[in-house]
Amino acid sequence: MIDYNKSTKITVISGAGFSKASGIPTFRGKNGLWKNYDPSELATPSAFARDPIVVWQWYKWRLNIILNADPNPAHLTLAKVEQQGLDIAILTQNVDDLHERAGSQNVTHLHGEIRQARCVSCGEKFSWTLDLLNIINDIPKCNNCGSVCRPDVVWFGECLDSNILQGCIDRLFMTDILFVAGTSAVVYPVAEFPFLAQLQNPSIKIFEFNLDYTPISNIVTEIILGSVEKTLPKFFSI
Ligand code: BV8
Ligand code: ZN
Repeated sequence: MIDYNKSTKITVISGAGFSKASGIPTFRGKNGLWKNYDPSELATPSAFARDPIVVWQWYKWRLNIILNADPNPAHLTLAKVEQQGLDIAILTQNVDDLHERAGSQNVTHLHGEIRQARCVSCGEKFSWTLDLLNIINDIPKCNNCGSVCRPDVVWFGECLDSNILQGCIDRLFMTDILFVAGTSAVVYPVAEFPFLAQLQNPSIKIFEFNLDYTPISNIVTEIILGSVEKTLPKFFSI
């Protein structure tokens, strides 16, 4: 158990394991996306340049799963903690909107959002809806300039938005309690975050929620092994 009050700054780094119980495949591990596809082959600018239709089909397949998914008890727990007036910030690697659908307001998407599309020429963004999904062998075009659009996510080999990155570092540097939940902690630069936070504030408390150990497990205060949709509600006794 931890003691916290309204002035405690709580930050959560969530990964694909956070949404697993909602039926959304993780990237790695059993039944992960990696099993059927190679995301490093698909979630890259070169894959999109090579075959934009295949990349769009992959994202349509994933968006369909997300649209039919519901937030799970782990998402709902964080929303309740926020509704109790605690200072909690969620930095998610996930491109789904389940934190928001659970009721969390303070959510930062480090790797973008699958429901957003972006014009490759003028940068116009718009949320692409299901009817777009019905265009099977086509690519969404920009309403503004007619160019090709891409999913508004950060692909491997692309830099994260510098303002978002700076905002996360600032938040980490003022964090008292850091939760790292449902992430294999192998994708940079987010994998660095717990190390940076601890360097900045050696007295930070870091709690890891995962099924297995990860490369950050040896620096955390405590690892709570198990399914986060069960362990997190228990941890906050919500
Ligand atoms: C960057 C959006 C600077 C898209 C994602 C060579 C060339 C270029 C770059 C690199 C390179 N080598 C390394 C890099 C850097 C690269 C990287 O880190 N690669 C890794 C694979 C080594 N990073 C980048 O490219 C980043 N940009 O560095 O820019 C740069 C630029 C050019 C050249 C050099 C540097 C951009 C990374 C962002 C990629 N985009 N997603 C999309 O979603 O389609 S990443 C993708 O992985 C998702 O966002 C996902 O969230 C993220 C991390 O994965 P996890 O969330 O951790 O999910 P995973 O499946 O891995 O693990 C699930 C975990 O949950 C497991 O631990 C499991 O045990 C646990 N779990 C499962 N169920 C449960 C559970 N835990 C609890 N309860 C459960 N029920
Ligand atoms: Zn455009």
